[in-house]
Amino acid sequence: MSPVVGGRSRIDRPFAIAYVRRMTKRTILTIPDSQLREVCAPVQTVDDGIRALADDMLETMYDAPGIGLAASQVGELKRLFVLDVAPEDAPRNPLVFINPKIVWSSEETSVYQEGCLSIPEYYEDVERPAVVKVQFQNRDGEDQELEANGLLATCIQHELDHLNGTLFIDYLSKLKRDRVLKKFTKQAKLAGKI
Ligand code: GNR
Ligand code: NI
Repeated sequence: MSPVVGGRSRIDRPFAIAYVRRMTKRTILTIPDSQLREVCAPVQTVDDGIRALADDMLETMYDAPGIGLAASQVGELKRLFVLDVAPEDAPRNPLVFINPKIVWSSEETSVYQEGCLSIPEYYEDVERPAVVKVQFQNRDGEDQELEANGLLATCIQHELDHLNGTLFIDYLSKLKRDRVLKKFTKQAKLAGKI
């Protein structure tokens, strides 16, 4: 039974909305949006606002679908990203990385064909350190350290790059990069985005 105060149930209070907030799908920015080239600012406090943003980012990432999403890709210039590299037939494994920092990377490298939700339907091989150690805060604001390899290591580096305004096309030849930039700039103009 819900207690009634002044003829209204407690849950009617305006701030009760905080308890029922659903995850919201955000719009993913695409190149050449200048926000994708900004250096994101550290998250000062892991509060409910940051958790809501992380949840929205996960919803947006799963819907896309993608295996990672950085805050700058949804126009929030803050140092956090989300990831889920679990195979499609496996249970979901959502991860939230806040204020991530790579504290060690291997000499050994690996090559993955990368894609980016901000550069739709464009894929190229990128070589990166094969193993990285990353320090970050999780969704509860706890300090974590993770050693990652394989696809997880590649994704962590791809997402961390986003927080510094770097895109995977920056590792390609100038010819390839200019070609893809030109194509997306033309598209943005046709769509009236520029
Ligand atoms: O969904 C994505 N797939 C992917 C594949 C290989 C390397 C990196 C990625 S991340 C990308 C989603 C995205 O754009 N994250 O920023
Ligand atoms: Ni990306």
